Amino acid sequence: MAFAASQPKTHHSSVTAIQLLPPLQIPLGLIGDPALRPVADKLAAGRRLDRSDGLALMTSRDLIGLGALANAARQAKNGRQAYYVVNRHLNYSNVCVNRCAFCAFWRSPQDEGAYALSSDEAAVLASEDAGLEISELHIVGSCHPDLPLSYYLELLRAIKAVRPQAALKAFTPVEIDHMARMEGMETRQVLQLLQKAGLVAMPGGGAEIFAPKPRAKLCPRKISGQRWLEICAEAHELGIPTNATMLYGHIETPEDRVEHLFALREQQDLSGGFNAFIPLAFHSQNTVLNELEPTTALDDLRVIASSRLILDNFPHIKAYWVMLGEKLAQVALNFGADDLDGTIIKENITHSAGATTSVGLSEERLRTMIQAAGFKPVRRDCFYHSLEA
Ligand code: V47
Repeated sequence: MAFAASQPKTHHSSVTAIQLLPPLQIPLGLIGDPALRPVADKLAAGRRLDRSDGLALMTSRDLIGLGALANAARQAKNGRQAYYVVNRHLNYSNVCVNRCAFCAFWRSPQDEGAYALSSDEAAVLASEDAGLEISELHIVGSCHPDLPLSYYLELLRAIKAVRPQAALKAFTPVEIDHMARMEGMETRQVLQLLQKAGLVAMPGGGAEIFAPKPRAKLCPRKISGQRWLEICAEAHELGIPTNATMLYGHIETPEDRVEHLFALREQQDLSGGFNAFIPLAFHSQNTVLNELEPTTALDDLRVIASSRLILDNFPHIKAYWVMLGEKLAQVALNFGADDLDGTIIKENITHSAGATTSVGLSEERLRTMIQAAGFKPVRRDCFYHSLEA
């Protein structure tokens, strides 16, 4: 069940056809920044944006103009629907050989607080809140120096046994590459074995920022952006949809952000298996980059809006409430986002770096946030199928 890898540049697949943006109805009177006018004209004519358009968006301070453009694109893609998922995050280990500068979650094996869950312990966590109908388990951890591939296969099987209804969205391309290297295997083979053990989708983490210069400073031991994209393409070929992220608000430039988004757009043209893009606002506490200021609301909304417009072949843009805060995530629904992610239950990665949001949200709260913003809440499964009655 491949997406589109065997038919590059066709914009369709056997799973979901890739839709580009149709000509958009733009309220031109709302575009104040002259640099956004040519972008508005292109969108109104149904033409794809180029890198200079991307840079105009990514550097504009015309929040109303950005919102008007992104909202028109959001309307064309997803109407008034705003998605959420009843999910749970599960972090199987924090022991990591990559030791990225932006991350407050990793530990060395001998550090206090270092852990790796046994498959039984992971199954106990997954089976907590038995009354909650969890649709998706988001399972990520670290690049552990010792765990063999059999550990990850057993982890998936044990979790699947206690939560058979939940889709296992597990392991980033970074973890897949690490498992393959530990075993001396090809990543494609690792993906196939994980798929047999229950993996049906992959989260978008580990992309960070693709540009080699900041990447070398932030995460010198991590796989390159090119390799991250290649592993996504392999997953897509095997019928495993993935997400994509971009970590922003650290040492990257607006050009780096635009390059990152175009690399994702080009990969999606080829392999077609990305479901959602999730911009991740950098949190600096307990990291070596703790001198850096947090992102501003303008920048957060601008990244969401620019992503919606540049990633014309991505079905969904997530406003990840954990990082944006509940209030800004709600506002982001009017700036191109159509998904608030989910209940999560217990978020660890951003909270180790000083996130002040709650660690999880109730389904009722997510529905209220969506309704109060004037959108129609749609409970979804891992693949964006509606679970509404
Ligand atoms: O890969 C790490 C980022 C990612 C920090 O696919 C940080 O549905 C901010 O990928 N400040 C993990 N960000 C989170 C992630 C994700 C989250 C929600 C949904 C999905 C999805 C994916 O968080 C890491 C890294 O890029 N990260 N440290 C930090 N200090």
